[in-house]
Amino acid sequence: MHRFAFVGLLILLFPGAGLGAGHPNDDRPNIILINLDDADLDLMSPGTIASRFPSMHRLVTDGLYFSNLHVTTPKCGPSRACLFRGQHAHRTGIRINNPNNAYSNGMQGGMPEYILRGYMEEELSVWVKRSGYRTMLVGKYLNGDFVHGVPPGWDDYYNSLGGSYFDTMRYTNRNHPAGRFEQLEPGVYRTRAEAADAVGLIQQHVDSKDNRPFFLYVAPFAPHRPAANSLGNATEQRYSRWWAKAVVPFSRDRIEFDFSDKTTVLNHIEPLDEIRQELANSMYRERLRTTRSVDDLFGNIMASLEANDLLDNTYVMVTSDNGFQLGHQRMIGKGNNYDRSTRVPLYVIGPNVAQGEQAGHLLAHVDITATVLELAGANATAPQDGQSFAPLLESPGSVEARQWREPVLIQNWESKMSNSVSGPKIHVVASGLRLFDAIYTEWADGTSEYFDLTSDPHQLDNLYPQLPGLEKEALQTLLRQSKSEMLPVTSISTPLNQNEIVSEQTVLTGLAEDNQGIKAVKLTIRDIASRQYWNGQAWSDDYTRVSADLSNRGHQITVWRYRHLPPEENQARQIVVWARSYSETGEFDPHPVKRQMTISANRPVGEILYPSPGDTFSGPFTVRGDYGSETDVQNVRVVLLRLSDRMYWDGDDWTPDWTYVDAALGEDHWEFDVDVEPGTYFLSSRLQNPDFLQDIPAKLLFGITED
Ligand SMILES: [Ca+2]
Ligand SMILES: [Ca+2]
Ligand SMILES: [Ca+2]
Repeated sequence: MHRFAFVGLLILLFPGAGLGAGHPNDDRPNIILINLDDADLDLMSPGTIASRFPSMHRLVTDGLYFSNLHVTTPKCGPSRACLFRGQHAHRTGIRINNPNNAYSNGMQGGMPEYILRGYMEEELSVWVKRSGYRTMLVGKYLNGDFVHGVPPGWDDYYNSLGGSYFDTMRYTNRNHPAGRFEQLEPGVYRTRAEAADAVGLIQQHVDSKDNRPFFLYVAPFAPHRPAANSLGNATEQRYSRWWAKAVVPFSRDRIEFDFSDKTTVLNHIEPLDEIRQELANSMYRERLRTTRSVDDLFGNIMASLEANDLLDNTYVMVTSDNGFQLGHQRMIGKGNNYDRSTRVPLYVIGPNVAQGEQAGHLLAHVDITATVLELAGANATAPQDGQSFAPLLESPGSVEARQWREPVLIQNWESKMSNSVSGPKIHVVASGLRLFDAIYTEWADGTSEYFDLTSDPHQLDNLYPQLPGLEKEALQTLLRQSKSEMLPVTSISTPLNQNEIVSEQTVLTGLAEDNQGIKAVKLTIRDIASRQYWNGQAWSDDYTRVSADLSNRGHQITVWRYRHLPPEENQARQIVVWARSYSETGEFDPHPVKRQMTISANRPVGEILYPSPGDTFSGPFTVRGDYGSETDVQNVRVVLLRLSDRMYWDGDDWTPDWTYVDAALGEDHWEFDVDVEPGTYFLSSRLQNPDFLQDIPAKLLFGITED
């Protein structure tokens, strides 16, 4: 409530004018940065581009391809915040996509946090605009984009909102300086509209005889999956049937037989079964098709530059906010320290840029920020974690690839599902280094991994346990040195929400982080009614603190745990918990995190009984579930989604609009009937008791085969 009011105030205070410095006859180069969403290296490799993407082929023949560039936090929102600020996510504080989400482990992120920290007034767009550039944004800005206003850095702001490829809502100052909402006409494809806007802005700039050079940031949604509640398909009509038989290319990291050497966080994940393989293949086809539309966008922009004689003085860079796994390391998605998740393509084409060359220099996504600043002759007002690679553009061979830069710091705080629609929640929180030809990761659960990419490019053999002690120490030291100074940060991951009901057996958990390593996490637990403190054994009138267990003590990121109460009388108790962490050097978190919760033995728990995980069968059937421990259920809402065409079951029929079924309630179970055809389906059920307490939704992926 307060936060939203504060955000509103900030928007009113945006300085609308006065940033442009103005250079008469400015001959600095134009810069176009195209940042895709979730495009991995396979999808955008020179080989794939040559066979699938005719316009982008020019990037391969006429441009420079950097094959070893890594995103420092491989998630959409944090990665974009890092890019706009030129900083690592532990420095921006935008660690996760959305704080109101069980996967975020209580960490901060999202656009509200970005605004509250004042970043809209001090980011890449502002810095280049201040130096005299015209700045234009087309497409996605940040995650959690609820802001209704035009950020001060962008002269032209054409922001596409949300996760739909059709009926996309946008916020733009196209016709109104303060901005207006607009929705794409039915049937108009998002990427096609963004291409028209990008080209329109270039043309408008030329026609207006504006003396300023321009910085155009284009962020298509492709090849990201549509959001769960989005409307319509992902692909543009003209490409909807292309590559119908394409499958994820063969790769050793998709068929790793022995997974036991992986971190304990992951080593229980099963290999992909047939259904998940088919899910990965259908996603692969969708990713090719949505990127084919980006290929047209790129082609249109290049044609516009050519027609306006701007090619000689314009840099065009094409990259992505994170990589993607399609069954690699048994995961579907992103957000971990493996190569598939962090490595993204980067192509640069422009004046004096080496043509048709490849460069394997180790680079970080935040290096792009430093490079744009150098090319523009602009200055950042915030410390930069990146390093400009502009000196490599003309002659990448002038510096030996291995000698180019320090290791890249890779961090991730958000948990994920093992595949992108269901599967076990996995705690992929880690801090690590991408070296030129190795990956070193310290997982928050206390395990470490080291992969030698020269002998093991697919990260099949974790060499960490065999490393000599001195080498282990050297890696730990290198990781500490790679991270800028910070005060300890603490979060409470479980329970997620203020006032959430937790059961007596619930273990309180959270994360603690510091650049020098975490030594201790201490909790204050207070009963609201009696005002007593928990001392580890009993409730006491004396102020006291208890220590949490750390799974990775002494390292940069650790999980902390506290089993807070022994079973006692069967009654609800309201408590407040404060958590504070202490670094190895004695620093502590200046703002201990606080969470209020109710302890009760009566938290509802439901489950799906039929179908079962991995089931494959044919014909109509009854979906059935259990109330588990709950006897008093008010309703059970079930979402059934057909993944092939993104249709939802409304109880009678399939519809493209997000909907749910209210299941029929029996004595101890719930059920509903469904007409099905062959395909892959996703099911999610949630029950609510008369106190409006809900369970954690049960989720299931299953397949229907031909009769
Ligand atoms: Ca992304
Ligand atoms: Ca292995
Ligand atoms: Ca510190």
